[in-house]
Amino acid sequence: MSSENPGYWEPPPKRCCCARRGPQLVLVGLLSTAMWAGMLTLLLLWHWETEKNLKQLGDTAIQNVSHVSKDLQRYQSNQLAQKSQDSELSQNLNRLQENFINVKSQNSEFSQSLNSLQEDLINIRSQGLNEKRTASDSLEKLQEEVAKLWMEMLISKGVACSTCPENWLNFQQKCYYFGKGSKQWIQARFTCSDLEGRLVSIHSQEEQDFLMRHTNKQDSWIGLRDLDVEGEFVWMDGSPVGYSNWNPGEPNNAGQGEDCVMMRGSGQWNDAYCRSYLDAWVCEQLATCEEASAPVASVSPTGPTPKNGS
Ligand SMILES: [Ca+2]
Ligand SMILES: [Ca+2]
Repeated sequence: MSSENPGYWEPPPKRCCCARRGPQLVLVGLLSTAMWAGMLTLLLLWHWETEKNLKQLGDTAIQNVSHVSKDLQRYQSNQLAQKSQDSELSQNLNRLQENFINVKSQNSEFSQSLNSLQEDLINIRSQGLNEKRTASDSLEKLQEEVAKLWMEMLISKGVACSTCPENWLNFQQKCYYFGKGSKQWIQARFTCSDLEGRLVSIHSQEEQDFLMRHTNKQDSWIGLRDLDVEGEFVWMDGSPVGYSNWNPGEPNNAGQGEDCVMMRGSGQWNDAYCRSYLDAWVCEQLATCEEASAPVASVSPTGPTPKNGS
């Protein structure tokens, strides 16, 4: 303690401890060595492990590359096969198109031949129908003539030929049916056929007068027309026009389409449009002859029907 500063205390100087530190330093050195050795061992282990993993990754990568390479080869192979199939398909398609064109051409030729055959068939049928109609008309006309001759012969023998079906009226050797109801000319014609008669043919003033008395001044269809040849009027019984009773100025074929003849309420005739509707028409048929002893023919527009086996 200083005498000048009696309150200040100075620590006493330390004594030397080198003798104790020697073993401590050795221990520290050993520990450090052991620590470094451990760290080195860990580093080596980590290195080996990493190297091992890298090697595995490399192997896996090689395997994957190999797989990818094989897949690529397969894909290329498939592509080539697909290309080959496409080429084959294209060739087949071309062949089909060529075949289709050939078939189409053949079909066209076949169609033309078929059309030609059909036209020939239609012509033959038309010709056949015309010939059949002509033959039928001729036969009908012949039967008509035979029936009339037969009737004249019977009348000359004093036989009465004036029998008519019910609702038909007799005049001379014919029977007449005065039809009522709206009809076109062709409908009236077929109705008369259904009644075993035909639209009336008028050949004399007497016959015209008789008809006038029973038509009640109604416009009526009669059996005259120029359907086949314009201006050539023909009666339904096949005879040409002899007696006529045309209205002044008729026939005029008005509108280039009047081919069927009507009897006006005044009794005078007019060519009219065949599809017009009239409320009346007149049918006719030959009367039937009656005889007690001699063979008798029942006559109709289709010819005589022998009775008693004659
Ligand atoms: Ca005409
Ligand atoms: Ca006219």
